[in-house]
Amino acid sequence: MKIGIIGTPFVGKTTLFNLLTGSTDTNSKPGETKIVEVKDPRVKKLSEMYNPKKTTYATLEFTDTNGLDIEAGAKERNRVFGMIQKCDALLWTIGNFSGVPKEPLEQFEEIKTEIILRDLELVESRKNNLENSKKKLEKDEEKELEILNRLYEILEKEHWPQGSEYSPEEKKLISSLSLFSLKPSIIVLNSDEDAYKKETPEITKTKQICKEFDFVLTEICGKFEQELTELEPDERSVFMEEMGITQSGLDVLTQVVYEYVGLISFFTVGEDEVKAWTIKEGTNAKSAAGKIHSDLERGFIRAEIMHYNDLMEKGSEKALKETGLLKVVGKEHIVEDGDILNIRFNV
Ligand SMILES: Nc1nc2c(ncn2[C@@H]2O[C@H](COP(=O)(O)OP(=O)(O)OP(=O)(O)O)[C@@H](O)[C@H]2O)c(=O)[nH]1
Ligand SMILES: [Mg+2]
Repeated sequence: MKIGIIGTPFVGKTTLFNLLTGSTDTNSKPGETKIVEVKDPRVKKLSEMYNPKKTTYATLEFTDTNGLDIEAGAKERNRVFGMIQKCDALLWTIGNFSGVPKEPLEQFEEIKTEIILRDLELVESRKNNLENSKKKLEKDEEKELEILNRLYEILEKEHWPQGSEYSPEEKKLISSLSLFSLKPSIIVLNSDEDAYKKETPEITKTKQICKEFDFVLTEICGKFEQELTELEPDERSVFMEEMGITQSGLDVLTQVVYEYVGLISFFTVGEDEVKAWTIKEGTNAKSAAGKIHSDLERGFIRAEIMHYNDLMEKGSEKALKETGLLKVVGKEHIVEDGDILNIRFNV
């Protein structure tokens, strides 16, 4: 899961990047990418139970970028977008602290406009290519053109295309364009101590627009939290409590990203390795097996499934077997969050 941090200049993108990735380097290195582990407590518990040689957490990968500057030229804009083209989701950083150059709503509108303009260009150019093609279009290309026409109409009106309205097959047809407006967007309000959790008309309006767009908005005290990382854990929790911050920024965001993008975790366990895997909600056992290795998907026979909660409650695999909680399922079985999978395969 790759996440790109974007925003207008000087709003705390690098501060947020550092907070999320545990980096202490305040020098901006736009385009920099860092991987962080998702510290799912269940993985730790499983690791204690199986005592494996290796424990592997799921990861999130963050990329910092330069500010998107509406006054800067197309070249600069393309450079920023180039850095996050491969990202699966975008974090829009909205600065909400004294000294930030623009008001939150203005920042939001600018990012929105930048993304729409860029996608409009891409859609138009691909559309022209297809329309002016000398060859007769393939069936897929015709379908693609139809989707592009639909998208073009929406973007041209400066509306936001809702990713949920496109089927996975449709998305696949236009995936090579990697349109930014179709990536899940998460809005992070980066507030200072004074602004944190304060509802001004400007903030209310920003929240309202996010809702209309079906974006999720979350608030973080970026700099404050970053400064706290220098303290001892005990001291830190005192300050956090005073501010009413109950979870670290990384935990909050991980949760929001998983929920909003519709991700769940399943696990594989054994003497060699305990590992967490990330999949989309609604993934079946066969595709989940493919996440582990393509051979497991190709040669999939069946999966043995137990649930993390049952395992913790009963205490051992053996006890699960005896109570019928270790299930054998076929390829179409939908994997759930917290399932522990053992794939039987033959290639
Ligand atoms: N008070 C306050 N200041 C902040 C906060 N977040 C960032 N800043 C300050 O704002 C300035 C810009 O922060 P950066 O994190 O470098 O912002 P940026 O978006 O990466 O900036 P560019 O990469 O130059 O576009 C720095 O002086 C930060 O200390 C915050 O939550 N509260
Ligand atoms: Mg920066």
